[in-house]
Amino acid sequence: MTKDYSQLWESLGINLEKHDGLLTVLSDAYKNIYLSQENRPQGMKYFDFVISEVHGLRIEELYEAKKNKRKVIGTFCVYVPEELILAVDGIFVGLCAGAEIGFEEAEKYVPRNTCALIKAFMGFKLAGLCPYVEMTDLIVGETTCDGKKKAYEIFNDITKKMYVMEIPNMKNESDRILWLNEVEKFKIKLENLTGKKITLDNLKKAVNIVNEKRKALKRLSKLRAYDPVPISGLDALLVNQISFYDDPIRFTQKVNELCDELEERVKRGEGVFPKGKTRILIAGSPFAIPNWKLHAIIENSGAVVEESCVGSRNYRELTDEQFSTVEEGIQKIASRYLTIDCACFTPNSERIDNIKKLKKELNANGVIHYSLQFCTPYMMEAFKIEKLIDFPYMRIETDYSMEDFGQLKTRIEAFLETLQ
Ligand code: BJ8
Repeated sequence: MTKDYSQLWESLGINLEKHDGLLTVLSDAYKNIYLSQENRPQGMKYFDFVISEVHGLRIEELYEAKKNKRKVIGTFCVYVPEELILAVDGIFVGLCAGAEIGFEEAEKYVPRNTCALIKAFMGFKLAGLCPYVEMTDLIVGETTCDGKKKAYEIFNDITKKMYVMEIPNMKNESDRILWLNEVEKFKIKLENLTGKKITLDNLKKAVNIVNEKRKALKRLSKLRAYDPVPISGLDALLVNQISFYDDPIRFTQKVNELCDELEERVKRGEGVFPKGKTRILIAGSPFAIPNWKLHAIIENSGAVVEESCVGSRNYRELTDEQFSTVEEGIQKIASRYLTIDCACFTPNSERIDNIKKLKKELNANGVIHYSLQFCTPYMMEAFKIEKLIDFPYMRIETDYSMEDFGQLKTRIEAFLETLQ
C-alpha cells in the first residue's frame, strides 16, 4: 500500500487487527500465485497496483466521491444494470467475496451448507473486514437463486441497506414485462436516492461507458484465442475481477493498453506458455476475488485457462446505443440484461450453445465445469450439459477452502493427460 489507511478503516468500523491479518494472507497468496508467473505483460502492473490498493486507494477514492455527494451502490450480480447507476453519477462496486473469511460468524445466520459465495459476503461484513460494504449507500440484491434471496433478507437486517430486484425465472413475454418494470422501478429508486434525474444525455453517456468497458473485455478475450496465448488465464481472470471495482473509464483505458501490448506479442508469436499447450475452458459459478484456486491448479499443471463466469457472461452482449428517449433507453437496457444466461433461468439452453461457441472461439480442448458446492442451479446444469456435448468434459464441485487442493490437482492432471 502506498500509505497507512488505518484511520480511514477505523472510521468505517473495520476490525483493524483482523484486517491486518487478512491483508497479509492476501498479499502472500498474491505473491505466490500471481507474481511468481513468468513473462507477464507489462500492462499487468496497473492491475497489480489496483490489487495492492484494493482496500486502500480505491476506498479513499470512494470516500472522496461521497464527500462530493456521490452515492456508492453495491451489487452481487451481473443482472444489476450498471448503466443506471452511472447515469445518476453513482459508483458501482461488486460486493461478492471469494475467500473463506468470517464463515463462523456467517453460520450463525445461514446454514452451514450454504454456498461459499453467500457465506463469504456475509462473513466479510460480520467480521468487520469489508470497507466496500461500509462505503455503500445502497446494496442491490436480486432474486436469482434461493440462497441469495433468503440471505438478502438477513443481510438487510444486518445492514439496513438492501434493495432487491426481482429477476424472473423464465424469459417469456410476461417475464420480460416484469423485468422491464423492475428496471423502471430501479431507475426511480436511484433517482430518489441521489436526487438526480436520469436524462437522455446522461443515460446515453452511461450506456456508452459500460459498452466501452465490455468491448475492451471482449477484445481481451479474443486475444486469448491465439497460440501461444499472450496472457495467462490467471491474469485475464484478475482483469475481469477488477472490472467490478475500478473506475470504469480508467479501467477501460488500462484494458485497452494491455490489449495493445498483447497484440504486439501475438505479432511476435510471443506467449506466456509454449505453443500447443492444452487449453481448458472453465464454465460455471462466478470466481469472486480472491478465488484463484482452480485457475492456479490448471495453469500450474501446464494448461492455458479460459473461463466464462466472471467473464463472458458479463461482457458478451452490448446495449444498443440507438435510442432517442429515456424510456426507449430503459427498454434497450432491460432487454440486454435478459440475454444473460445464468443457470437460475429455466429453460437455459442458450448457456449450452454459448459454452460450445466459446470453446470453439477460444480453441479450447476441453471444458471443466465448476460449481460452488451447494450451488444447486450450476450443479444441476453441469449434468445436463454433460449429456448434450461431444467434447472432453469434467465436472468439479468445490468451495473456497484449500482442503481439496491436492485431490483437485490429481483429478485435473488426469483429465489434462487424456487431452494430450
Ligand atoms: S448471473 S451466477 S452473479 S446469480 S449465490 S447462484 S454461486 S448458490 S452467484 Fe450469480 Fe448473477 Fe447468476 Fe452470475 Fe450459486 Fe451461490 Fe446462488 Fe451464486
